[in-house]
Amino acid sequence: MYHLLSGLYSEWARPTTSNVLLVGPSGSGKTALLARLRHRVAPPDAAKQLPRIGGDGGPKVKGIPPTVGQNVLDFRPPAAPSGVQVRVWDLGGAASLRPIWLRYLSEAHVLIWALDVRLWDGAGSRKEGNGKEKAREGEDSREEGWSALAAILPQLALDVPLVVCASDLGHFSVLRREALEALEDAGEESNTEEARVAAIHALEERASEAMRELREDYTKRLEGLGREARFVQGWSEGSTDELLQMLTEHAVRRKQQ
Ligand SMILES: Nc1nc2c(ncn2[C@@H]2O[C@H](COP(=O)(O)OP(=O)(O)O)[C@@H](O)[C@H]2O)c(=O)[nH]1
Ligand SMILES: [Mg+2]
Repeated sequence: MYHLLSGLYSEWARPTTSNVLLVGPSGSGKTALLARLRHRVAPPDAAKQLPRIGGDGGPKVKGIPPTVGQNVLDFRPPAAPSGVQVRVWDLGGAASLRPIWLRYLSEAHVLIWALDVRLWDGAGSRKEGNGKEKAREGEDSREEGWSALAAILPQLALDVPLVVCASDLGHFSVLRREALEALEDAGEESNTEEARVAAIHALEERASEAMRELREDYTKRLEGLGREARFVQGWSEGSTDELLQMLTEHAVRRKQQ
């Protein structure tokens, strides 16, 4: 009996790893997202040593070199019982590297698709005359990004949750700084508390609108393939925790199955 129980116990205690595949076009913020997750799950001492930007306590995300090969983050979610492990794979997103994604898909338990929300920021100067968005040099357009996802979805089991994580790559915080600087330059009469609040509010509205458009666009496209997704606004406060919670809940469910 002891042997039977201890055998069952060791089976139960065996770590179950949830493989999270983090993919998306180059420059869509995957490695920055991984850095934020790493910062969140690192032990307090290690977290102290991570470089930071500003006073927000987040990891430094500027100047990340393009990923060649892969970055891997292994962790036990802080809120999960022992035996629950998560492994996040951040694979390089350059078109030449994408065939490698296919090899990982059959082992993936969660797919995070990263994309650049600036492509949905219609209030910017991104629209071409024909209404099509214009990608920055070397980056995928909306259509190219979608094609890359549509190409891999058939290889992904239907019960694998899809999370679409939109990054802004610092875009909205740059706009916010510029708007406040413009008010400063305009002189004391214009630079009132009310004007500053209004400027910030307008930018928040614009960011929400971009997120709404992206969500509608992707929801419709995914419906066509019989899929659905959860959406994360990657630059909002708490988004790293939101993502971590999703990954934790999923990993715990897998362990219980
Ligand atoms: N300012 C700022 N830059 C960012 C942010 N996230 C990513 N970036 C920059 O945008 C570029 C692309 O991000 P990266 O994570 O390397 O994208 P990946 O190719 O999908 O891994 C890098 O130069 C990052 O440093 C952000 O939140 N703020
Ligand atoms: Mg990268």
